[in-house]
Amino acid sequence: MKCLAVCQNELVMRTLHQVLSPGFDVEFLVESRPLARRLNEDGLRATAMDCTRCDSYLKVDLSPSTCVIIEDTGRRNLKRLISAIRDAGGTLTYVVSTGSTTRRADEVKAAFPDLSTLTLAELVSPQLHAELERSVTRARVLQYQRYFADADRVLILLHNEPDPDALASGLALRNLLRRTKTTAIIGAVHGVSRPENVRMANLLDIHVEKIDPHQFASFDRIATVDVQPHYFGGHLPHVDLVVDHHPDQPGYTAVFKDIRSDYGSTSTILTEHLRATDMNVSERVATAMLYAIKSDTLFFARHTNRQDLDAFTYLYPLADAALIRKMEGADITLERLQTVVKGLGDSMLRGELFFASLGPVAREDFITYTADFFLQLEETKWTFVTGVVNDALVLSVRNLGYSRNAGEFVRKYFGEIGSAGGHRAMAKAVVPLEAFTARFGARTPGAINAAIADLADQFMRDTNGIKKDGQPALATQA
Ligand SMILES: [Mn+2]
Repeated sequence: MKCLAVCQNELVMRTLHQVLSPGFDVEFLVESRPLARRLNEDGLRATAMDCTRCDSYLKVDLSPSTCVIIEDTGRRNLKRLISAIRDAGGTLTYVVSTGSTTRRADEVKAAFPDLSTLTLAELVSPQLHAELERSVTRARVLQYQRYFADADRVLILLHNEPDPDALASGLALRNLLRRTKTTAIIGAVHGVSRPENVRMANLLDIHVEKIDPHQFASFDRIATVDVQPHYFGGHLPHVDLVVDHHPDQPGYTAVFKDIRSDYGSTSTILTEHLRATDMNVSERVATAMLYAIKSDTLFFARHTNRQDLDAFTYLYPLADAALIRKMEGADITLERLQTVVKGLGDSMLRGELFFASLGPVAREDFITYTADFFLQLEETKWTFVTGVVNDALVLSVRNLGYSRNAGEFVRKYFGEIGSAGGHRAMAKAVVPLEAFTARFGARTPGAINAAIADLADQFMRDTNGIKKDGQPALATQA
């Protein structure tokens, strides 16, 4: 493709030449004859001419399909120059400004609305920022790698119900520490139990060891990923490394910390660690992390930033897409379907709010699954699903994410009598059934449903208007 570049600054020209050749056939149009000669001698194509005259452009064969780049040198003849190009039939016109303000660009844009304007700064900025941030990350990673290097027993600790992000983060950190499953244990207090997480762990051969909090002291170094140490109560007042994307929590000390609460997943942070240190990313690690980002951001439907998309783009060609499809599966098991049917029995729909009470269930994930399932109902924007696991009432709240805060709801009513936390769109409360009954006078599924519905009504009334995301707690992973 032919490209004419009307420039006067040699640095700009040499840069454009490097960037555009050989894909574009670039000819530089300059005002100074000596400059044109010098560029020609260096193998750049340059023509000296009066750049404000229409006939000059006719001589260099400007056509409507020629791309014309104009360097804004700050001189007053810019509009005259653009008019000359337009008169000669030029339509694909770009003005590149090297100045520090966009005022001039705005001015020409007002005079020539179909013109494209760019600044050199905005062209350079993303790349330069990424490089600088990467070097900061690199320094940080090198530090913790050294700190972990001589340890005998290393524990990479996940939260109690390891999800794809926790599993992938464990695997990625083990890589970053250059360790294997014999030299660094990926552990969790409860272990993996939800069917889709078990499937992921099996397919990717990620072994999660069950660790009792009393064993913490037997490790030389401990890192937590996708969770912070305060989550383990008083069992973990000090750790060596924390990598997490939940809001920074007090109540512990760490030698190294990388907490970025604006990220959609911990795997995104660890992808940056791997990239910054040029570590080899195996297909297994890439697959785990890609799946984790997809799953933690609900495929970019919630809490996603540019870095998540960047990490996704980076991992995608390295990962096994077919394996991810297999991990995702359909999520439907007979048991889950039975739970949904049971939930429908004791359910009610009040406007856009759906309530279901499952009574006793074998595992917590039946409750979250049911809450997610009913959020698909055409009429619903919120779901509130309860179930009883052992002696605890578990409430799972879901909404479409653009309304009031689900995390705020559970913290407001259940923070004092149990653990409650979560994000705007998904939250969970775990309350001893006795405490729930004592406070709200409800015990049977129907009565529990009615009590939750009353609280929801009250909450919707009290928090009139759309609220910004509150401070999610980490007491429970939603
Ligand atoms: Mn996560």
